[in-house]
Amino acid sequence: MTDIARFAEVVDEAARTASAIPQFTQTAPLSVADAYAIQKQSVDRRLKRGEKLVGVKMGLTSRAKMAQVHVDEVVWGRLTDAMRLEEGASLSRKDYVHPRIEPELAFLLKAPLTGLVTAAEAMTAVQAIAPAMEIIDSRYQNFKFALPDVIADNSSSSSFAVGDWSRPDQDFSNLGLVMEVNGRPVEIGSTAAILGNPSRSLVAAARLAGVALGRLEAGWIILAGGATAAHPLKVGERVRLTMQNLGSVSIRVTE
Ligand code: OOG
Ligand code: MG
Repeated sequence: MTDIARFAEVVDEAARTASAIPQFTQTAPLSVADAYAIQKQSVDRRLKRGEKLVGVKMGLTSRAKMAQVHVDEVVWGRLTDAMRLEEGASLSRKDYVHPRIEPELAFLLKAPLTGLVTAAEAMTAVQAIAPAMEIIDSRYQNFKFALPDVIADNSSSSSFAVGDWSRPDQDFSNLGLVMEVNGRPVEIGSTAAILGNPSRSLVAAARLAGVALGRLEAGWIILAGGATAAHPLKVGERVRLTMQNLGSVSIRVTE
Protein backbone atom coordinates (compact mmCIF):
# COMPACT_ATOMS: atom_id res chain seq x y z
CA MET A 1 0.00 0.00 0.00
CA THR A 2 1.39 3.44 -0.89
CA ASP A 3 1.54 6.21 1.69
CA ILE A 4 -1.23 8.03 -0.20
CA ALA A 5 -3.52 4.99 0.03
CA ARG A 6 -2.68 4.51 3.71
CA PHE A 7 -3.50 8.13 4.58
CA ALA A 8 -6.70 7.85 2.51
CA GLU A 9 -7.78 4.83 4.52
CA VAL A 10 -6.97 6.52 7.85
CA VAL A 11 -8.92 9.70 7.07
CA ASP A 12 -11.84 7.78 5.56
CA GLU A 13 -12.07 5.55 8.64
CA ALA A 14 -11.86 8.61 10.91
CA ALA A 15 -14.80 10.17 9.05
CA ARG A 16 -16.78 6.91 8.95
CA THR A 17 -16.38 6.27 12.67
CA ALA A 18 -16.39 9.93 13.81
CA SER A 19 -13.04 9.64 15.55
CA ALA A 20 -10.30 12.26 15.76
CA ILE A 21 -6.83 11.63 14.33
CA PRO A 22 -3.47 13.46 14.59
CA GLN A 23 -2.55 15.82 11.77
CA PHE A 24 -0.78 14.02 8.93
CA THR A 25 1.71 16.87 8.45
CA GLN A 26 3.10 16.27 11.95
CA THR A 27 4.72 13.08 10.67
CA ALA A 28 4.78 13.43 6.87
CA PRO A 29 5.81 16.35 4.65
CA LEU A 30 2.78 16.30 2.31
CA SER A 31 2.51 18.58 -0.72
CA VAL A 32 -0.80 20.06 -1.85
CA ALA A 33 -0.76 17.59 -4.78
CA ASP A 34 -0.26 14.66 -2.34
CA ALA A 35 -3.14 16.01 -0.27
CA TYR A 36 -5.56 16.12 -3.22
CA ALA A 37 -4.45 12.58 -4.16
CA ILE A 38 -5.33 11.44 -0.62
CA GLN A 39 -8.68 13.24 -0.86
CA LYS A 40 -9.47 11.50 -4.14
CA GLN A 41 -8.60 8.06 -2.80
CA SER A 42 -10.52 8.57 0.43
CA VAL A 43 -13.65 9.71 -1.43
CA ASP A 44 -13.18 6.80 -3.89
CA ARG A 45 -13.55 4.51 -0.87
CA ARG A 46 -16.93 6.14 -0.15
CA LEU A 47 -17.95 5.73 -3.81
CA LYS A 48 -17.01 2.03 -3.62
CA ARG A 49 -19.42 1.76 -0.67
CA GLY A 50 -22.19 3.01 -2.96
CA GLU A 51 -22.17 6.78 -2.49
CA LYS A 52 -22.53 9.01 -5.57
CA LEU A 53 -20.63 12.21 -6.39
CA VAL A 54 -23.15 15.09 -6.44
CA GLY A 55 -20.95 18.16 -6.54
CA VAL A 56 -18.10 20.06 -4.97
CA LYS A 57 -17.63 22.43 -2.08
CA MET A 58 -15.35 25.42 -2.13
CA GLY A 59 -13.72 26.41 1.14
CA LEU A 60 -11.81 29.28 2.71
CA THR A 61 -13.33 31.75 0.26
CA SER A 62 -13.97 34.42 2.93
CA ARG A 63 -11.66 36.30 5.33
CA ALA A 64 -13.78 35.17 8.29
CA LYS A 65 -13.25 31.51 7.43
CA MET A 66 -9.54 31.90 6.73
CA ALA A 67 -9.04 33.67 10.06
CA GLN A 68 -10.99 31.04 12.02
CA VAL A 69 -8.81 28.11 10.90
CA HIS A 70 -5.53 29.97 10.16
CA VAL A 71 -5.30 28.73 6.57
CA ASP A 72 -5.57 31.33 3.81
CA GLU A 73 -5.75 29.39 0.55
CA VAL A 74 -8.94 28.51 -1.29
CA VAL A 75 -9.56 24.75 -1.10
CA TRP A 76 -12.16 22.40 -2.52
CA GLY A 77 -13.69 19.07 -1.68
CA ARG A 78 -16.03 16.45 -3.06
CA LEU A 79 -19.73 16.17 -2.09
CA THR A 80 -21.59 12.85 -2.12
CA ASP A 81 -25.30 12.08 -1.91
CA ALA A 82 -24.82 10.63 1.60
CA MET A 83 -23.70 14.07 2.85
CA ARG A 84 -26.94 15.77 1.87
CA LEU A 85 -29.49 16.55 4.58
CA GLU A 86 -33.10 17.36 3.72
CA GLU A 87 -34.34 20.82 4.67
CA GLY A 88 -35.40 20.66 8.35
CA ALA A 89 -33.56 17.36 8.93
CA SER A 90 -32.16 16.25 12.26
CA LEU A 91 -28.55 15.25 12.47
CA SER A 92 -27.18 13.06 15.19
CA ARG A 93 -24.32 14.64 17.17
CA LYS A 94 -22.67 11.24 17.66
CA ASP A 95 -22.06 10.89 13.91
CA TYR A 96 -19.58 13.79 14.06
CA VAL A 97 -16.27 14.52 15.81
CA HIS A 98 -16.79 18.26 16.49
CA PRO A 99 -19.27 19.63 13.94
CA ARG A 100 -19.51 23.28 12.99
CA ILE A 101 -22.09 24.91 10.74
CA GLU A 102 -21.69 27.80 8.32
CA PRO A 103 -23.87 29.84 5.93
CA GLU A 104 -23.20 29.33 2.23
CA LEU A 105 -24.74 29.87 -1.20
CA ALA A 106 -25.36 26.86 -3.46
CA PHE A 107 -25.29 26.77 -7.27
CA LEU A 108 -27.11 24.05 -9.23
CA LEU A 109 -25.50 23.41 -12.63
CA LYS A 110 -27.52 22.78 -15.79
CA ALA A 111 -24.46 22.37 -18.05
CA PRO A 112 -20.90 21.09 -17.53
CA LEU A 113 -18.28 23.62 -16.51
CA THR A 114 -14.49 23.48 -16.47
CA GLY A 115 -11.31 25.45 -16.97
CA LEU A 116 -10.74 29.17 -17.21
CA VAL A 117 -14.08 30.94 -17.47
CA THR A 118 -15.34 34.40 -16.64
CA ALA A 119 -18.04 34.86 -14.01
CA ALA A 120 -20.55 35.62 -16.78
CA GLU A 121 -19.60 32.43 -18.65
CA ALA A 122 -19.81 30.40 -15.45
CA MET A 123 -23.30 31.76 -14.76
CA THR A 124 -24.58 30.52 -18.13
CA ALA A 125 -24.09 26.98 -16.73
CA VAL A 126 -26.18 27.71 -13.62
CA GLN A 127 -29.76 26.50 -13.33
CA ALA A 128 -30.54 27.92 -9.90
CA ILE A 129 -29.18 29.31 -6.64
CA ALA A 130 -30.20 28.63 -3.04
CA PRO A 131 -29.27 29.38 0.55
CA ALA A 132 -27.33 26.48 2.01
CA MET A 133 -25.58 25.45 5.20
CA GLU A 134 -22.54 23.26 5.37
CA ILE A 135 -21.71 21.13 8.40
CA ILE A 136 -17.94 20.86 8.49
CA ASP A 137 -16.23 18.35 10.76
CA SER A 138 -12.46 18.25 10.69
CA ARG A 139 -11.27 14.77 11.49
CA TYR A 140 -8.14 16.24 13.12
CA GLN A 141 -7.83 16.62 16.88
CA ASN A 142 -8.91 20.05 18.15
CA PHE A 143 -10.05 21.07 14.63
CA LYS A 144 -6.40 22.04 13.97
CA PHE A 145 -4.72 21.50 10.62
CA ALA A 146 -2.28 22.81 8.02
CA LEU A 147 -3.29 23.29 4.37
CA PRO A 148 -2.34 19.74 3.18
CA ASP A 149 -4.13 18.17 6.18
CA VAL A 150 -7.46 19.87 5.51
CA ILE A 151 -7.31 19.10 1.77
CA ALA A 152 -6.58 15.42 2.50
CA ASP A 153 -9.60 15.46 4.84
CA ASN A 154 -11.90 16.43 1.93
CA SER A 155 -11.72 20.04 3.12
CA SER A 156 -13.61 19.11 6.32
CA SER A 157 -16.79 18.41 4.37
CA SER A 158 -19.30 16.37 6.27
CA SER A 159 -22.93 17.30 5.50
CA PHE A 160 -24.89 20.04 3.78
CA ALA A 161 -28.47 21.24 3.51
CA VAL A 162 -29.92 23.32 0.67
CA GLY A 163 -33.04 25.50 0.74
CA ASP A 164 -35.46 26.12 -2.11
CA TRP A 165 -33.92 26.95 -5.48
CA SER A 166 -34.38 30.42 -7.05
CA ARG A 167 -33.69 31.79 -10.51
CA PRO A 168 -30.02 32.68 -11.00
CA ASP A 169 -30.69 35.81 -13.11
CA GLN A 170 -30.77 38.10 -10.10
CA ASP A 171 -28.12 40.05 -8.25
CA PHE A 172 -26.82 37.78 -5.47
CA SER A 173 -23.50 39.60 -5.02
CA ASN A 174 -24.43 41.27 -1.73
CA LEU A 175 -27.38 39.55 -0.06
CA GLY A 176 -27.78 39.99 3.68
CA LEU A 177 -27.87 36.80 5.71
CA VAL A 178 -28.48 35.77 9.29
CA MET A 179 -27.82 32.39 10.87
CA GLU A 180 -29.92 31.84 14.01
CA VAL A 181 -29.51 29.19 16.71
CA ASN A 182 -32.70 28.52 18.68
CA GLY A 183 -34.00 31.88 17.45
CA ARG A 184 -30.91 33.86 18.46
CA PRO A 185 -28.73 35.36 15.70
CA VAL A 186 -25.19 33.98 15.96
CA GLU A 187 -23.73 35.03 12.61
CA ILE A 188 -24.77 37.98 10.46
CA GLY A 189 -23.17 38.78 7.13
CA SER A 190 -23.44 39.08 3.40
CA THR A 191 -22.79 36.94 0.36
CA ALA A 192 -20.28 39.65 -0.60
CA ALA A 193 -17.92 38.15 2.00
CA ILE A 194 -17.45 35.20 -0.41
CA LEU A 195 -14.57 36.46 -2.59
CA GLY A 196 -16.39 39.77 -3.02
CA ASN A 197 -19.07 37.96 -5.06
CA PRO A 198 -20.01 34.26 -4.84
CA SER A 199 -19.81 33.97 -8.64
CA ARG A 200 -16.01 34.20 -8.18
CA SER A 201 -16.19 31.02 -6.12
CA LEU A 202 -17.93 29.29 -9.03
CA VAL A 203 -15.15 30.51 -11.32
CA ALA A 204 -12.59 29.07 -8.89
CA ALA A 205 -14.54 25.79 -8.74
CA ALA A 206 -14.36 25.48 -12.54
CA ARG A 207 -10.64 26.24 -12.57
CA LEU A 208 -9.59 24.06 -9.63
CA ALA A 209 -12.14 21.27 -9.16
CA GLY A 210 -13.37 21.27 -12.77
CA VAL A 211 -9.89 20.76 -14.13
CA ALA A 212 -8.95 18.13 -11.50
CA LEU A 213 -12.16 16.15 -12.06
CA GLY A 214 -12.32 16.64 -15.84
CA ARG A 215 -15.38 18.85 -15.47
CA LEU A 216 -18.15 19.86 -13.09
CA GLU A 217 -21.23 17.99 -14.28
CA ALA A 218 -24.76 19.19 -15.08
CA GLY A 219 -26.96 18.44 -12.06
CA TRP A 220 -24.13 19.00 -9.59
CA ILE A 221 -24.30 21.33 -6.61
CA ILE A 222 -21.44 23.74 -6.00
CA LEU A 223 -21.15 25.22 -2.50
CA ALA A 224 -19.49 28.64 -2.60
CA GLY A 225 -17.90 28.53 0.88
CA GLY A 226 -18.81 29.95 4.26
CA ALA A 227 -19.66 33.66 4.35
CA THR A 228 -18.98 33.97 8.10
CA ALA A 229 -17.09 32.06 10.78
CA ALA A 230 -18.59 28.65 11.54
CA HIS A 231 -20.66 27.95 14.66
CA PRO A 232 -19.85 24.85 16.81
CA LEU A 233 -22.99 22.67 17.01
CA LYS A 234 -24.46 21.36 20.26
CA VAL A 235 -27.24 18.86 20.98
CA GLY A 236 -30.62 20.59 21.08
CA GLU A 237 -29.73 23.38 18.66
CA ARG A 238 -32.04 24.34 15.81
CA VAL A 239 -30.13 26.32 13.20
CA ARG A 240 -31.78 28.43 10.53
CA LEU A 241 -30.10 30.45 7.80
CA THR A 242 -32.18 33.19 6.19
CA MET A 243 -30.83 34.90 3.11
CA GLN A 244 -32.23 38.09 1.60
CA ASN A 245 -34.52 37.34 -1.39
CA LEU A 246 -33.69 33.60 -1.32
CA GLY A 247 -35.52 32.27 1.74
CA SER A 248 -34.21 29.99 4.43
CA VAL A 249 -32.91 26.54 5.29
CA SER A 250 -32.74 24.83 8.66
CA ILE A 251 -31.47 21.74 10.48
CA ARG A 252 -31.56 20.48 14.09
CA VAL A 253 -29.14 18.56 16.26
CA THR A 254 -30.13 15.52 18.32
CA GLU A 255 -27.98 13.20 20.46
C1 OOG B 1 -12.12 24.03 6.17
C2 OOG B 1 -13.26 24.03 5.22
C3 OOG B 1 -13.69 25.43 4.87
C4 OOG B 1 -15.55 26.90 4.00
O1 OOG B 1 -16.72 27.01 3.63
O2 OOG B 1 -14.79 27.86 4.09
C5 OOG B 1 -15.07 25.54 4.35
C6 OOG B 1 -12.59 24.22 7.61
O3 OOG B 1 -12.98 25.33 7.99
O4 OOG B 1 -12.56 23.23 8.36
O5 OOG B 1 -15.84 24.62 4.23
MG1 MG C 1 -17.91 25.34 3.90
